[in-house]
Amino acid sequence: MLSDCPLWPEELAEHYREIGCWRGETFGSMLRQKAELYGNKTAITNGKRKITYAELDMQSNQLAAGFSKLGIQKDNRVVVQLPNDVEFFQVIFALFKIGALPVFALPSHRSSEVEYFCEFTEAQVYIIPDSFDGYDYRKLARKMKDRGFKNLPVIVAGDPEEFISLSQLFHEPFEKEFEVSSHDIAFLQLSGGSTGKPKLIPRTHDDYIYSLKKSNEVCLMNEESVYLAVLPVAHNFPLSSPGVLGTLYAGGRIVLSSGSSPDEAFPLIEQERVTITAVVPPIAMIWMQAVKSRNWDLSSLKVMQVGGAKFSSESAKNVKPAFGCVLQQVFGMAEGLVNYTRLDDPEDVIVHTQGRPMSPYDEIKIVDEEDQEVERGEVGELLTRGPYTIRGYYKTKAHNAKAFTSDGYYRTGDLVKLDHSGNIIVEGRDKDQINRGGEKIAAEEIENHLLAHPEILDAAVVAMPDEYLGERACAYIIRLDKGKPSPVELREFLNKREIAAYKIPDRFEFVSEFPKTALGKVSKKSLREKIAIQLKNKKYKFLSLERK
Ligand code: J2J
Repeated sequence: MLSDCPLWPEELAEHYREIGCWRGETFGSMLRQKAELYGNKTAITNGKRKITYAELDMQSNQLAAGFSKLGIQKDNRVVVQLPNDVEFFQVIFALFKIGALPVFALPSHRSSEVEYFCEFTEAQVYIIPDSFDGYDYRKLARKMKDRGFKNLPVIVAGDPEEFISLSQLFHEPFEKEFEVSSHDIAFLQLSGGSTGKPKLIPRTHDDYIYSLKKSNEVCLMNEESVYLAVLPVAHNFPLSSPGVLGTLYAGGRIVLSSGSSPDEAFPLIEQERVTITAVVPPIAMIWMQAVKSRNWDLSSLKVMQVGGAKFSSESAKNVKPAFGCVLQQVFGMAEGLVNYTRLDDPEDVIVHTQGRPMSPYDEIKIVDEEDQEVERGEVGELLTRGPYTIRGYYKTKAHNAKAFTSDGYYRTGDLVKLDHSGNIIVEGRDKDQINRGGEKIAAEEIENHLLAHPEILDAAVVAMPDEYLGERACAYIIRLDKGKPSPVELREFLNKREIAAYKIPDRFEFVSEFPKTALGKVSKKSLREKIAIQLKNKKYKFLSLERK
């Protein structure tokens, strides 16, 4: 069993087993069982290529044999950076069967993030596509080889060039089964993060499979369900709420889209008779516009899930009229807790709230700055613990002491209140993060990149309001010398540091000093207010010019 991962106290773990939350299933045993039940039924398609439950089970056994021969063993970490395609599933189930841990990187990550994941997790292997979305991942791997990862084996789905070919690793399956326990950590998921380095989230087979089952109950998933994955499947929302893994658990069919544009997604919904999909608010807004001018038949769609960032009530109320389907708001986190509005909730709850916890064993508290519970209806920080919420991040003892209370509650950093019906309304955030349309940016991570510039004295990255994405990132900069570096130079500088494109600030503001709090710390609150007022004034100025 992987060390350095704080887990539930043994007594509580026993309790979760007794009350039937944790049923002793592993992802390997789950897939085998589904293959027995649904053998020739299509499990996954991208509209062209199809793979059945039996094939997925067999191919992951073959790949598990190939991976083993390559030296991958139980508890080894393997950084997996694959887009929405069949190989993602063959690879992760092969690793689950061995008991090796996928570390989920997103396709948008670049060498800065990937090198960190490989180093921090002491990864045994790195798995990539040949290219995706116009980017050649072999180039990234080559650079890594030149920079201290000389001996890291790289496996490529597609044309491998000098690397190891994934398709060559489908070997004769072993007779003997690997020993994997449902208590084991199944994978390391990425946290949105609010500190300099991303935190990794250890999820066990037991706890994650429980979250799939509860999600399936709430979302009424069954063998007839057809789930369209438009968000990158490595992200926790499309992976598990109920996402692609929930769909497999229910015996449904996964439809994979490599992008989220209406021109990619709508034809797939028509062709595959998709019943449920999950998007972030900006995508929902684009789809609502696009549906007016496109003639695709979307009548099969029963549920549109929207989550990852706050969906405004004004937009939420338009989903049903636009698509004729039920909106489900989802407020979840890779650390565990997932809240859903229920499909039969009154319209008022669906439009105005982010739902309520999916399990009766989820414990939540809304507290003030002294950790005292606030009155019902008041805003405070959401704390939570339960049968699928982690007790600590991987290998970060000092941070865990701050991110969790002594009695095991996770401090979400989300500011919420309960409405009269007991549903949660997300009001804001008390963590140093920007939520750019569902993509999370840890301010400190970007500030550290900016501080590496020799002509920058100090940097503070804050959220600024944005009509379309909800928030974008604004970097306040104190320069050594007036006039340089310019925003263009700074963008170029950050690009050269090879970070994911969504993390590059949308705006740079140059100042000579930062506002300070009473304790002498940079007041990000003041900076957020400053940029919000500036943008608002600009908008009014623009509107009044327009009217003239
Ligand atoms: C406001 N903020 C939200 C919402 C998440 C299901 C759905 C989403 C995620 C996810 C997930 C929000 N309104 N509806 O893992 O399984 C913000 C909160 C939260 C953080 C978690 C899932 N839904 N958020 O988004 O780990 O700030 O998970 O704490 O990426 O996103 O981000 P992440």
